[in-house]
Amino acid sequence: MEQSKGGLRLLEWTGGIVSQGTLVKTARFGWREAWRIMMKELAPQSDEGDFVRPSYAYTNTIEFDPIQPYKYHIYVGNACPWCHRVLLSLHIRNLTDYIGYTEMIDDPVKASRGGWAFDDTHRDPVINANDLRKVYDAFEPGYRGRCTAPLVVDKYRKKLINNESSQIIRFLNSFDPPQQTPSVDLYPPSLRGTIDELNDYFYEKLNNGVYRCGFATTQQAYDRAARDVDEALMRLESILAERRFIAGPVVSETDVRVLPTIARFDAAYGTLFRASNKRVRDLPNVSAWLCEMWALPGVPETFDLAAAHDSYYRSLFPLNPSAIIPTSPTLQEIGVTDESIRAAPIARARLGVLQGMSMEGSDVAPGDVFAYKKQPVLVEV
Ligand SMILES: N[C@@H](CCC(=O)N[C@@H](CS)C(=O)NCC(=O)O)C(=O)O
Repeated sequence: MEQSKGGLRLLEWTGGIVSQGTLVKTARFGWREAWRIMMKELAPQSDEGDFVRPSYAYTNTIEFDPIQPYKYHIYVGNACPWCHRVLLSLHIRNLTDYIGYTEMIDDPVKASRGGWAFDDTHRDPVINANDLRKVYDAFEPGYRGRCTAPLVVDKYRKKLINNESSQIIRFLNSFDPPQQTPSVDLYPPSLRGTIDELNDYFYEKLNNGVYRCGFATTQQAYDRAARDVDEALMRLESILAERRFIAGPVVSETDVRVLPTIARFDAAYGTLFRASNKRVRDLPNVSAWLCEMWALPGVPETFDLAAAHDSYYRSLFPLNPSAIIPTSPTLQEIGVTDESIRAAPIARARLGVLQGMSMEGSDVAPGDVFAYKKQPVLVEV
């Protein structure tokens, strides 16, 4: 009989004195304890094994300053959904001429704390740091918290401004360089109540829900999180059967916050994080909305799916210790094809702003997908 190669052949070595059951239990215990320690480092945990997202927030205001119109710089990473929201806001609101950003690489070996680093093709244009920790340290000497992205800095005053994506995108919505008229409003007055309610709901159950699945260390914690993700996907699917965009007939902050999670879902959260047995590509209204979002100018440039997929599987070592990276689904395979990008806006137009419908407090033309900030009426005297 052919002998299998490799392995320690412990059963043979112990000559039957130690039973297979004892060996299996010991190996499982040792591996699980090592895994738990790594998970706690990667993702802080409650006593019940739920992921508890830390908050180390710089929360300064970001506003247009006519004296220093180009003072802000933003550090982002492609895999990070919180960074993706910021990039979407920058591109949709056309602010990239005023606010520069730098993409970092995701390399926990190169980085001295956290995972974000720079290399020859991703250089830090502000202080030429080699990782994000150096930026935090240079602008806030003695900083001891997690070095998270996105991070907005004031490159002239060398100051950390804001590292909380929900605040950054709200501030970016009121960043209005004078040349930018008419300016897209992602937080239009008549939708604010709905946007706030849906933002809280989708943050808890979906945006952070997928992380609560992936970083859970007990079955009960995972079950709680997976139920939330499922419920949120179903609510999203039914909302999008009735509305063109998540909070109403035009694109809003809620779309910008939900898109990054949906775009990564089939490639990483559903698989690596085991967030749901549902797939976005099987939800017809969510898929059509995703294609419609992809049709907006500037949106496709904000995300590289294959790179994000590889980054999740490569960097989150405790979730994938073998380092084997499965084949990434392509955008086309998750349903974002040229044809569906062309067809979605036409098919969904009936759910949008129709002739004669008005949104109080905003300028919005019939058929338009954006609300614009109301322009002051110039009265000639
Ligand atoms: N406060 C954050 C969370 C950002 C966050 O957790 N970013 C992750 C990347 S997806 C990060 O930089 N983690 C590095 C670390 O925790 O060391 C936000 O802006 O929404």
